[in-house]
Amino acid sequence: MSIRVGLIGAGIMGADHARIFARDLPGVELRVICDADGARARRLADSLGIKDIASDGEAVIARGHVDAVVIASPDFTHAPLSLAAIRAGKPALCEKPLSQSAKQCLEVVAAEQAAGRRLIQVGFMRRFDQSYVEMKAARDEGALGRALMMHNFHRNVETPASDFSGAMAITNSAPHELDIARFVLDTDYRSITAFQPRRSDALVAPVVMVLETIDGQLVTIEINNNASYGYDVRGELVGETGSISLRAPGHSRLDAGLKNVGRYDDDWRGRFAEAYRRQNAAFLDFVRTGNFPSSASDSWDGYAAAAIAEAGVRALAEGRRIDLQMAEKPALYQRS
Ligand code: ISE
Repeated sequence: MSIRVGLIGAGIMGADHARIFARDLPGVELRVICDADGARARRLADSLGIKDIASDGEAVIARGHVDAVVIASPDFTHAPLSLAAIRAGKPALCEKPLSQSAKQCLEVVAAEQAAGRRLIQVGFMRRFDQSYVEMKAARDEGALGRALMMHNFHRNVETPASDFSGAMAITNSAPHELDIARFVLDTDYRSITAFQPRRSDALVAPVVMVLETIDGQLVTIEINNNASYGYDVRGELVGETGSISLRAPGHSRLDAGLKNVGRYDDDWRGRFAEAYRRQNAAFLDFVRTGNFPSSASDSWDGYAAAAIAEAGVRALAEGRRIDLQMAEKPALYQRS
């Protein structure tokens, strides 16, 4: 029987998830497209042949003919809608961030603890990207010797919103690196320091972070939301005896006229298309079996990313290293 999904949020990410479920994955039926902007919900629904639209996310979650939901509405709605899904006992794929507030993430963690199970899969999809999968395998198998450092570059063509700030580079874009570095290294953070160079124009300058892990490793992250030349995500894991670097999936290289020319994606949907597909397929398996996907991010991972991002915003504002104080990880989130 098909899994009946309610999609909440018909913006850039909701539309992408809708297309993945409607066109790429078997065994799923998109039952309703929900958005506060009815015209936007109707456009997306019509483009995929879906009849039903709605404007109230909590009402969609409560519907009897909805088995699971995708939360792709604005960031500030993610935690409240996740709490509603937990109350309804329904699995939810919640776009990152779970919340920009670590405290609000802990409210979701507490609700899952009270429910006695994990229901929220957080959308840190890079864990499903083939290059990062191979990077983590190399670390886990000891192929590089002891992992010492992980270097990360995350460059967007231009900021996703006009009011974007250096702090938002940390709370909106950097959570991908903050999560994937924890996952690849299987560790947590001890501290963060953040810096910004000065641009010659009024655009938001890059943010460069240096993090220490509790295992004595270093993680560097450059977030450049106004790189201009292309959407470019790079990463290198450096061990005592070797190193492994990300490779973007295959665009061609044109050799002609004494030149060779490649190309960049214009945003994350192309660069990580397969990772989103794999992440969403894993979510459907989770709904079918009740077994939380071993690679996926849960609410605790959502909290961990928010906690270090909050510390990073302080580090940038105060110009100093900020040590991270995290809550105790509940047994529900201990992984074998
Ligand atoms: C955006 O919200 C994403 O999640 C993208 O993956 C990331 O590359 C981008 O910087 C964020 O703004």
